[in-house]
Amino acid sequence: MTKKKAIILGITGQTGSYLAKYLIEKGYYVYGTRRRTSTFPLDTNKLEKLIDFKKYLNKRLILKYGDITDISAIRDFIYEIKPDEIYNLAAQSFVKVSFDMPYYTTDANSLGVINILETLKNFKNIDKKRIKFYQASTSEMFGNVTGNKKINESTPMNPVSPYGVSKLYSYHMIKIYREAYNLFLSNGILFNHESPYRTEHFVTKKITKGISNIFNGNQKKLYLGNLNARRDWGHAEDYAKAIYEILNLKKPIDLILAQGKSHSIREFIKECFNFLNIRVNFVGKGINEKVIDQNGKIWIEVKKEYFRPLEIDHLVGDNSNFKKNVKNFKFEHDFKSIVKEMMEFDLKEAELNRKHNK
Ligand code: NAP
Ligand code: F7E
Repeated sequence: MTKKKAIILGITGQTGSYLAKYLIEKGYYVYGTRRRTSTFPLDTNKLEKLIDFKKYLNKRLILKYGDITDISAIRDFIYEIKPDEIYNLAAQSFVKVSFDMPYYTTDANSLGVINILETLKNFKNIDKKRIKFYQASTSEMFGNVTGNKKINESTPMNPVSPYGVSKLYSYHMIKIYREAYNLFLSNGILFNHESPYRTEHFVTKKITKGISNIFNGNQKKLYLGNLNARRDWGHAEDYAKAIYEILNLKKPIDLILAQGKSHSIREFIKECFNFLNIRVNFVGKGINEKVIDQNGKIWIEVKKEYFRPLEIDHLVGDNSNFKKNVKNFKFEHDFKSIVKEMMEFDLKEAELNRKHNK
């Protein structure tokens, strides 16, 4: 087992939690930052569900307060730990909110990355090239691609959200600092990845949780936005493992990670109802569309407030470069199994809530 040290910024999020679990299993000492919130100790609930805190907390999992926008906190943390690897997953990651909070999104997702890059550049008395740095880049950097073609690393990037732009800035800065200062910096350009630990304002979790709650009588209806959008969905656990592989290639690299298949939001909903063995129809168009079962019960309605000022209609990635570089990587999950796992998880939670509320 390795005795390496890894820092995960954004460790409390969906992918950060899976990555922490994976690295601890590999024998790493994992250091992460958490943000101060008024809801202590809820900020570590994803981590706590995946990792045995009793066994590992303050032993091989060390959490410290920090914020990527605070250069002193980030710099001191990195200088103190002198890690072998740094994974930057910290971000304001919700595309819709980036339209409401463009300054903060830029501060965290763009300038936050500069805080790390400057820290690495100025690191004294250490082989700076020894520290490998991973940046969580995203398919949102591409925007709408003509002809809905499969996106590869050479596809032009034309983001259509403040989030996409903020991530494109850091993507380019990684490339610049890599070349200018000879640092080991990699960009993983990841397409959507989901899991039971996805935060519930993202569409997949909102759907599986909403349908599970309605099924259990905890909620009357679910309201959604654009059902026509198509995304290339993978599983966060697979992607966390792939992130590790990308960073541990011999040379720094920019790689797309995707499944190569897209599904619409409508198809995701259909798959959830297939899982429940309930037949539903999509009735009406656009803002008037509804999802109704055989007994006439309305489960889902479309609401204007969940549409975005600008939308990416279709995202699908070409993962052949990933496969070429990361040999024999096995994706354990596919579209159907992701829906199944999320539905099973949320049905269990909804059932517990129903019993609790009785
Ligand atoms: P997530 O669940 O929203 O997690 C984001 C993490 O960043 C959380 O730990 C959050 O802390 C932390 N964070 C937010 N603002 C911060 C700040 N100012 N300082 C320090 N930490 C901060 O996102 P995810 O799904 O795990 O995604 C991980 C990363 O991959 C993100 O950078 C995201 O943009 C990127 N990405 C995600 C996908 C996807 O489909 N999931 C695809 C491509 C790229 P709190 O828990 O305190 O909020
Ligand atoms: O939306 C549509 C929405 O918020 C997916 C982040 O992890 O992946 C994620 O960004 C689609 C969009 O994810 C609702 O309009 C319909 O077309 O789940 P989402 P996202 O915007 O694709 C990328 C790769 C990242 O990097 C991001 O960090 O679903 N949609 N109705 C809805 N979306 C939401 N959230 N809520 C709805 O009610």
